[in-house]
Amino acid sequence: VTLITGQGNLPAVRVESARCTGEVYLHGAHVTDWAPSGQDPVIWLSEHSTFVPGRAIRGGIPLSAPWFADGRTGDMTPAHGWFRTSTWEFTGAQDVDGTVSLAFHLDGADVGHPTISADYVVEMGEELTLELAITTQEPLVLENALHTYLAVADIDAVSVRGLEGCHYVDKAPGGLPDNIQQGEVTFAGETDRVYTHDGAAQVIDPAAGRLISLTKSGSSKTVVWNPAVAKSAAMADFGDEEWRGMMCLEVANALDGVIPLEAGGSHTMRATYAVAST
Ligand code: TA6
Repeated sequence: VTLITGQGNLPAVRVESARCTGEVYLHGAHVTDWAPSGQDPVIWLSEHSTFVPGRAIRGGIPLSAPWFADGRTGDMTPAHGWFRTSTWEFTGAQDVDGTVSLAFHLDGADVGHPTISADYVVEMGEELTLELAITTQEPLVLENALHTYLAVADIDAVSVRGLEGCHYVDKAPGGLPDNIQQGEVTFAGETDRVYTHDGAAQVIDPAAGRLISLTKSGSSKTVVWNPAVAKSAAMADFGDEEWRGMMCLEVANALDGVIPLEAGGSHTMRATYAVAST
């Protein structure tokens, strides 16, 4: 584990171990790379991402909190909250037989939000486990998400299992507020769905000959997103063809699944991603 000067001269923690390689920027405590030994990178990062204070890195694993997207009022800024654009403190690392745990802390007081703080542990090895604990000194209706971008070989051939029968909100243009997932999720154009789902899911990527599995706790929503052509073109930090090699499988609490916290309350959300060759 080494502290490096990454893109945009931003500090980052670099992991090179017997079991994996990876990287986390202190900017947003943003995971930008994770590859188990012998595997191609699992986490997708845009080649067009900026690395500047105040701007979220495009790709990786943005932390969306203390609200999701544009929040409960529909106009909350910055989009996806201020966790991902804040500089976190790197508080320590442990390497246990090649599985590396990195700890990060955010004191909201440092960014004008003194009543909220957070602790985030990123455990990288043959699997990737993320644990985000958020504490508030005042009552807070919390939304949060581990907004994970996954690398896929060809989105047109990808399917997602585990969401069958789940209700979902379709946020794509013209989408309906209440749908039930029939069969596997496949991608035919812009896909932006918030599923009510507290279980496991699997991304089947035949063109890569691999499966990426998700297990989670402390989250009632799973978000599936691929911007496709038009939305990609509208994002300056997203290459016009990059959408073919990525998708988001996000672990969230949002919409009708918010977390009401009392003063002194806290919430912990946990997700594990693993890869298997098929
Ligand atoms: O999680 C899906 C989503 O809410 C999409 O609607 C899209 O806005 C995406 O997040 C990325 O948001 P960002 O603010 O990072 O461009």
